[in-house]
Amino acid sequence: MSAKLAERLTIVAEKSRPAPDGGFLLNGAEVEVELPFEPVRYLVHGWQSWSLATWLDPARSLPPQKPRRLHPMQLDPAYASLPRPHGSWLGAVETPEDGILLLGALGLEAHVELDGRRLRGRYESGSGEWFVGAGDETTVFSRYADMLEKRFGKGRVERPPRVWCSWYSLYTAIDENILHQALNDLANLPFDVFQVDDGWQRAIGDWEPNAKFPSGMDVLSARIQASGRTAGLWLAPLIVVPSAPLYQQHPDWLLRDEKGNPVSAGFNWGEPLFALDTTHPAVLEWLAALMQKVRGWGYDYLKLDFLYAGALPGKRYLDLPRETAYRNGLKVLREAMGDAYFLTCGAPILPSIGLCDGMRIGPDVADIWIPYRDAVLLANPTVPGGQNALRTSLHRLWLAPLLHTDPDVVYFRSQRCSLSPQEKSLLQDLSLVAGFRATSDLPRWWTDEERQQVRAWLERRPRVKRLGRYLFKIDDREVDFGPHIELPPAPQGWQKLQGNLFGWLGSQAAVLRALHKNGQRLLQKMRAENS
Ligand code: 9PG
Repeated sequence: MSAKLAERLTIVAEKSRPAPDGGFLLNGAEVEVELPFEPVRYLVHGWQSWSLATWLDPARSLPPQKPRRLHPMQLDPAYASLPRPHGSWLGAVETPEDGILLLGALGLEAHVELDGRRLRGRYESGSGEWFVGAGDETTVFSRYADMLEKRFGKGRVERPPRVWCSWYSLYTAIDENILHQALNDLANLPFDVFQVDDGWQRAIGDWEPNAKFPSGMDVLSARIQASGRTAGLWLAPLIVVPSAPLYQQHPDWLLRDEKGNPVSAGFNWGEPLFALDTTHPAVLEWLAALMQKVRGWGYDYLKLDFLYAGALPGKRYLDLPRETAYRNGLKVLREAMGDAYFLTCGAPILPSIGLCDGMRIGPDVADIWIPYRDAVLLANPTVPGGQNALRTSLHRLWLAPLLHTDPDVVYFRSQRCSLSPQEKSLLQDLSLVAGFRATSDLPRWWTDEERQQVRAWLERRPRVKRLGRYLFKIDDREVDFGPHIELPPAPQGWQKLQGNLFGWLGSQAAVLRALHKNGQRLLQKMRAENS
């Protein structure tokens, strides 16, 4: 931090001392940094993998993302209606000196907001440490990451694996024959992991193979291993749906609100989602046994999803702060899974550091760049789409010293994909910049040329240099993501009316169930065509 800027900051905290390499270390339940300038842009940093992270004009108020019913699975519901620009654990502003000023928590359950010229940080319960740093953006974030590493640790795996994941082709419409076929068709392409995603289990909360996997999950993992690859499996261990036996059998395992009702963790798969209480000893035992079971089946790469549920506000068996409760649960999962590769997804960011090897750092991609209804009319930057994934992932690359940053899969196929060649290249370049390479394309959908491109992408050892916030050099080519990440303008007039209508409809369980049914019909058709 330049001496000039340091002198002109007004800091309010219980304690404040200079940090070893510049900037300040603060202590306090509530701290404030008053800026000697009007901030031009503010870094919004969302709570979990899928939540929005981006630089914004502080005068631009974001329209509330819709539908409301999905908030618990897209942002931190405790702060959904804060009027001012804000973010989880950290906030930053651009300074007139061409750099940034960051206020970042070094502990859990912290939130930062911008109130005019004041950056204000607050711990939800108790007091904690903060870092204030200013200067070049990359340098400030790497110092912050260093400090987080000292407190939380970092991932243990050197090189990120190259992953084939089943999700973004047939979604839940997978079965064992289709996966056998895909595995065969990959032939000798150098994927390190073949990961089975959502669609294998009986229900969310009932983690046994369903009728589409009659030979059992161990037979499938054996086949994967015989191809020289690590077998990967998707699970969402911290959520449960009412149709799962667990929901009826263990009502006391659920996270509840003050009135004793189960806390909503969102709505998906045509059902409401509920969260398990990770402070309950029986839940922890069940989680550990689940990890041991899937390791026993032969899965050595685990993608654990919808993890935010463990950190939602609510009343717990033990009266622990929510992110601490989550982190304790994650520790149990980590220990029970032993040396498996652990990818977190839908995960609150800070509380997962040090316990996972990789993390999804943005929302889902999709075979479309900007889904008009959801991203534009509903002003929702967390829904699946190429642009949404690119935008947030770019603002989370600062996590790279702490874990493998997974920006989600890339597409090579032209079959069943509405991304333009340029949009596909943007995602492919993002995967090189983030260092985590994955795709879900069914190999039989590739042309010979596309298959060649996949091979070249997998075999590359690119030299990547960051030249600016959005500007990178990949080998000898400059890539500028800057022009491709602007948020769609807030809907006005007729669009706004439509958005309100869809937002209301999207909060109705009956509508969500009907949409799900329709989706299932389309997927069944696709499954038949690919069997
Ligand atoms: C499986 C998928 C894939 C994917 C994950 C996660 O409704 N939602 O808001 C919603 C968000 C993300 C999501 C699914 C639903 O995707 O990110 O890679 O594993 O689950 O169901």
